[in-house]
Amino acid sequence: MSNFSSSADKNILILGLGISGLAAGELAIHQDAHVSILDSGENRQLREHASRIEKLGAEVFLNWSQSEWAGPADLAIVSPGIPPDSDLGRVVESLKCPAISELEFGYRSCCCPIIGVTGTNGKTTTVELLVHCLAAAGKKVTAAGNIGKALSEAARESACLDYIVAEVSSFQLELAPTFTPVSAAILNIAEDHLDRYRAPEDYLKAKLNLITHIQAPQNIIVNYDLLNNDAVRRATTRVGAEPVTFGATPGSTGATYHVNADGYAVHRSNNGKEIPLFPVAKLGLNGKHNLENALAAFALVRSLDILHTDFISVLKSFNTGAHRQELIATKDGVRYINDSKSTNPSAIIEALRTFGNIRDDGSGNLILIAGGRNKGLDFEPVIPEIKKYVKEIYLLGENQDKLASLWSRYIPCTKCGAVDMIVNYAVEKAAPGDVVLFSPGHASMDMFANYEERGKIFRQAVKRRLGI
Ligand code: UMA
Repeated sequence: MSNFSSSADKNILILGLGISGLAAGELAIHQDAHVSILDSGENRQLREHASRIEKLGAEVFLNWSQSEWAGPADLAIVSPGIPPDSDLGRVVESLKCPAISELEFGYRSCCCPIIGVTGTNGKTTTVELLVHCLAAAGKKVTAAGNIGKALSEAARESACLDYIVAEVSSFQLELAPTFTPVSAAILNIAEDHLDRYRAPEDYLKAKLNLITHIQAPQNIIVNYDLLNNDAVRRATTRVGAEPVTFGATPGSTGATYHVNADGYAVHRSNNGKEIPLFPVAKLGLNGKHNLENALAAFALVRSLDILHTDFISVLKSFNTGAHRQELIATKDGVRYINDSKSTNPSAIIEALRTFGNIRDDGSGNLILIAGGRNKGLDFEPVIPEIKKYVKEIYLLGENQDKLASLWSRYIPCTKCGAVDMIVNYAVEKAAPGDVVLFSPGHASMDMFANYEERGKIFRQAVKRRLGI
């Protein structure tokens, strides 16, 4: 919730007319602002957005290529996908008025508290899990932010909600000077988006903006392992008080929420006593990363003083959604997994650890399909897991040559042009007990509209090939 005055009669300039720009424009017009929108692209979706918002009174300029805006502007709202060193980024720099992110603009109009979730991986699952838990506790709640529904859209329904759970990306936090969630979690930080940030430290700095304005340490939830990082420790500690921590690794037993030697998730209370919460084996979630997501969701729920009597049954009724380590078929003893949401090396590593097995003869059980557009990331850290668990690799997309030269020293790699072709090869190679794992670890935009389309195409190709 925030206390900002409305945008009535202000001249608002919006940069980008995707999901964020359209929602921000609609919210601003709803508040009686004069809205102008610039976008450097032009395609069918943009023309549809333009016609929708022009009908409400906005001025739209598609195909914008100038680095300045000569019209009036009291406030600029920047879409998250616009980097500072782009044409539109330079327009922002040339303006004399304040510039904020779409997230900040949506926040300023929210009438209910926002719970924030950030991290490199697992954001969407944790947000969905949290929404599921809060709804089970009788709260009116919606998910927004990077998950696909702009916060500016959710803000318009916020008067009827108890909470908005916002998935927050580093891009959205870049121009968010007052954004203050009631509670927030930082799930994990790994290398990502180095095509936008000069160094990993800049990416981390943007992520830490999520908790800058939260005063109470009990409302800051952070992965225990991240406290080894000085910048995280400084940003999350409040006048000597530690934040709430969670962790599922063997080294995380010092965390507020952790897993004990008996396989129980436990809560360490202020006096150091361990209170058992639930047996981890009963959760039915795949992998350490999902256990950490569940602990973070649990910690967030507790930070709001909402008590669940039966967290396990709530968790058990939760399904991680499509494209996230999603089992799409099992045939002849082979499982086919769609993990199209994997867009960085650490997501591939999580998936390999979740599904990998080492056979008695020392060989791995995974056929990995990876590749796409690189975001300036290093794929060498994946090698130890590939050596352990992978028997065959199929590559697609722009970065396939580089991946092949890096990985084929250890495991056979085949470069392919289309998903259908890869699926044919994989089905032929797979033996009972194997897992065909589609975990691209790259951005999808070189071949697909987004990761959802990429996952759908993989799913269809598998079903077609298996005749199911
Ligand atoms: N554009 C320009 N100039 C540029 C860059 C973009 O004009 O230099 C225009 C494009 O032509 C396009 C528009 O900006 O018309 C797109 O804006 P955008 O890239 O900010 O995308 P939106 O459609 O507004 O979607 C954004 C998030 N996208 C990004 O951050 C890249 C969506 O996250 C989010 O769901 C949505 O807002 C609602 O909040 C997607 C994403 O890929 C899932 N996020 C990244 C990730 O998860 O890795 C951070």
